[in-house]
Amino acid sequence: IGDCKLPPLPYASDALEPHIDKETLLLHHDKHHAAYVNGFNGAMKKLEEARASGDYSLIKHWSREFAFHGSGHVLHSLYWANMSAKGGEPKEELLEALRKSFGSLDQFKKQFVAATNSVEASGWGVLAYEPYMGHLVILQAEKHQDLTVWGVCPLLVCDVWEHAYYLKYQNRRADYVDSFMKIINWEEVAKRYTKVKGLVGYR
Ligand code: MN3
Repeated sequence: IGDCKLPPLPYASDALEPHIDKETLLLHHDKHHAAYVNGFNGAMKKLEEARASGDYSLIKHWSREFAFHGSGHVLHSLYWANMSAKGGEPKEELLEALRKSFGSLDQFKKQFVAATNSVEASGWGVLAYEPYMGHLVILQAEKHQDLTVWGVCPLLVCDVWEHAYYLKYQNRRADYVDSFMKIINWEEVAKRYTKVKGLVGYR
């Protein structure tokens, strides 16, 4: 994995005035977003070192750092790109999808505003495409660092809720995970990877 770079703002720093002032925008982009990019690069480097040495004793810490900074980087990149001085309204295919998923554009807007206003403490209001059932969803991201990098498409998952292994393995989760690793359908994983790898990100 290469080093991530802070993407430049897609407009002048005063372009969103008076809605978002220049000072806020510059501080937010140049300091806050930059810190996420640096933190993400740092976490990736530490994970690379762990893979090289085989020492995973700090895996919980670096997984958290990876998720916190990675989500911060992805979400801020989307945030800059999904604003513009022009504003406007959704049209055509997107409008149709919003209507299908939320009843009407107005109902979408009301739910998005209500959900975003009531995010507990720090977080984000998010409109997302849920690719498994194929519809649009509105989510509240409370603390974006909760162990995911927003925007990921899962390719391979291993259920470690106790119900998945307790009858046979009791408390020996590691034995169950070892067994799981022997029965992975890699063709299915590859199929999913082929499907999603062309998805366009925030760029
Ligand atoms: Mn921010």
